[in-house]
Amino acid sequence: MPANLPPQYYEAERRFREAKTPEEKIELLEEMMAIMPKHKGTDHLHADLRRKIAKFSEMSGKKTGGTRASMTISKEGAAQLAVIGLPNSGKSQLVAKVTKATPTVADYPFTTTAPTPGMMEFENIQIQLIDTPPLVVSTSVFWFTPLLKRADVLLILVDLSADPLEQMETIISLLTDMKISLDKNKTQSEDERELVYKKTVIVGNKLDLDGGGKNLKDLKDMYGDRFPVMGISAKDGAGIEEMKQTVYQVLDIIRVYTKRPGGRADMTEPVVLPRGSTLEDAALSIHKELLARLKFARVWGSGKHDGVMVSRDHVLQEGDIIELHVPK
Ligand SMILES: Nc1nc2c(ncn2[C@@H]2O[C@H](COP(=O)(O)OP(=O)(O)O)[C@@H](O)[C@H]2O)c(=O)[nH]1
Ligand SMILES: [Mg+2]
Repeated sequence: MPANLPPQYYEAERRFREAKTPEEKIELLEEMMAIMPKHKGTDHLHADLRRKIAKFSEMSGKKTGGTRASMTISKEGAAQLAVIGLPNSGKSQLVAKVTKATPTVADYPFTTTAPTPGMMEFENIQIQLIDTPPLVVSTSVFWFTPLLKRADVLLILVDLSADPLEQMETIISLLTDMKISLDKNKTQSEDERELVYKKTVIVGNKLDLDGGGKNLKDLKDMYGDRFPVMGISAKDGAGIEEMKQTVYQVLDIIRVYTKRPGGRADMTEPVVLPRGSTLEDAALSIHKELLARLKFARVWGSGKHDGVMVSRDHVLQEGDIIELHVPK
């Protein structure tokens, strides 16, 4: 399967070759890893990059693995979301509210110094959230930018008890410094090749405090036509369900279910796929060998006749049930 690497990858690779110090090399390898798409076709490349990172870590005299590796949070569940924002916006409070993780929540800034993952339940899937230090720290630690570039979606948390537009401007400018763009069209031109596009949700927090409603309106007026914008209170839980729904929409994923011939589908364990995935993609994601052995398949759902036989390139829809037939 071709790796299909985006132009930003080759740009990072070029800078990797030109880099002088092991530290620079590691940073660029981490960037390449963040940019590359993750699927079966890139497994080898992924392993290769990890090997090189280990090699240069050794050369740089730093402990291999150890501190460096521990800042890379491996993806779990259907998708990975980085919760980002300025100090005290309530990032840790949000992660503590919707996951089982227990990051420290405090009324003084810079309480969070390391990224902390937790799993958020949404209906029958789990979405990984990562609590992060305030975005201003990004300039001083090497792992911050790669962490954000690796995430599937950025959840920008804005404090609605302070000026929301000022916060957004600061956040966008810090992200731009990190070569992260929130505008898909802005990664196309020649001099913007280094920019990595990230899907984004803007969440206004502390809606329970005075002025929260007014600030949320300002935020929606300013950014509502470019991003999903919603208000929550991470403290009392208001708006959290709507936030989860919106996050799911932004992820652009679908859930399909498998059944055995003559059996019933297990609706508690969806196969999660990017929107637009085909039957072939589904088979591949369930098991590497399944695709090669696949004889034929039937699909229920999709507004089709139930149980109709479909070809490998049939595009699946949210909620479809598939029955894969392989020879005994
Ligand atoms: N009233 C109110 N306070 C909140 C809310 N979310 C967080 N806080 C408070 O804001 C402060 C900073 O929270 P924290 O999660 O540590 O912020 P972080 O620096 O972004 O991780 C703490 O005192 C929290 O109790 C909320 O929804 N409403
Ligand atoms: Mg925190």
